[in-house]
Amino acid sequence: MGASRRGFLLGGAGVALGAIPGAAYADPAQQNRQADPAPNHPGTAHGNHGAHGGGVNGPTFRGGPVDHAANGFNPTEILRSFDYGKTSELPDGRTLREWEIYAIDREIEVAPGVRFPAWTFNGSVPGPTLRCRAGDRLRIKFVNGSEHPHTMHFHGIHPAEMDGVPGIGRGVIEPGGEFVYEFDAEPFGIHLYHCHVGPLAEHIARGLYGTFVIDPPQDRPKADELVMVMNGYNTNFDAQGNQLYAVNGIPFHYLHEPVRVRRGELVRIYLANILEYDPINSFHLHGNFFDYFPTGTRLESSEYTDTVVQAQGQRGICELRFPHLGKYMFHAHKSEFADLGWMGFFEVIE
Ligand SMILES: [Cu+2]
Repeated sequence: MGASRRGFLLGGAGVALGAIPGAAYADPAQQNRQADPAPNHPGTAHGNHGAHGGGVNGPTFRGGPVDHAANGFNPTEILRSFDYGKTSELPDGRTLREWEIYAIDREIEVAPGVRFPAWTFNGSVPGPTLRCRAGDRLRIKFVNGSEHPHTMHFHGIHPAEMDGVPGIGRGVIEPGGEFVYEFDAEPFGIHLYHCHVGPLAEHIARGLYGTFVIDPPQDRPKADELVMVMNGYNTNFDAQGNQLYAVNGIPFHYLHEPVRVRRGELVRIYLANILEYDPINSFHLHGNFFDYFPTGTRLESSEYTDTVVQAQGQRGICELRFPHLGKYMFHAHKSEFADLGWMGFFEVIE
C-alpha cells in the first residue's frame, strides 16, 4: 500500500474537484504562513489540490465539509443516535423490539467533491445503531431496495437460520425481496451487523454495516454515550486498500465539528472496526487515558490505555472522564489512516 493507493485517490469515484483550501484545524496565523500561495497552479499531481506539497496540513481533504443534507446523514448525529425500535410486551413478559431496515443504493459525498456509490442500511454509512437489552426478543424486517442481493448478518448468539448467510435458512435476499430475522439478544456487549453476500469485502466496504448494542441486564453507570465506527472507502474499487478513512462515515468530520463532551462527566464510547482491505485499525486519544472493555461482554475493564488496536470486526467500549478543558485529538495511530481522514477532536467544555 502507500504511494500507489494515494496516487489514485480519486480513482473510480465520480469527481468534481474544485480548489481545496488549506486545512481548517491549524491556528489561523500558522495557516496563513503555510498555505500554498497558488492553490490552482497547474502541474500538481491531481490538478487542483489546494495545499499541494506544503504546510502542516498536507494535500488532503481536510479543508471543508461535505453536503450532509444531500447525503441524508450527519456524523455528529450518528454519534449519539440509538435506535431502540418499536417495543411491545410478549405474553411471557419479555420485551419485543421491532425494526424495519432497508437496503438502499445511495451516492454519498465522502470528501469535498468526491462522490461514492454506497450501498446502505436505511440510507446512512454506518447504518443505524440498534439498541436493546439482553434477553429481549428482536424482530428485524429487512427489505432489499437495492439493485444487488444482500442479507443482514448479526453477530451474537442465534439459530443458524437467522444468521443471514447465503445457503442457510432464507439465505440471500434478492432485490425487491424481504425477510424477517428474529432471535433473542445475547450476549450483552457491542456487536456488528453487516451484509454477508459475496464478494464479502465489497458488500461490506460499500457501506452495509452498523453496530448493535445489547445492554446488560443491569444498566451500566450513567454516561454520555457515543458510537464510533471506524470505516473507510475504496474509491478505486480495486480491493487494494482504501483511499479514504473515517469514523462514522465522513473523513475529517470531527475536525470540523469536534465531539463536545463535558469536563468530569463519564464518557462511554462504543468503538467498532468495520474496515475492509486493511487488517487492523486503531484508536488513539491525546491527553487522556481510558478504560477498555473488549467487546463489552464483561463489566470489568481489562486495560487502562490511550490506544487500542482492533482487527477487522473487533469492537469494544472505552470509558473515561476528561479532567481538563480544551481540544484533544483522536485518530488512528496508523498515521497513514489519520492523514487520509481518520482523525478528529474532542472538545471538553464546562
Ligand atoms: Cu450485500
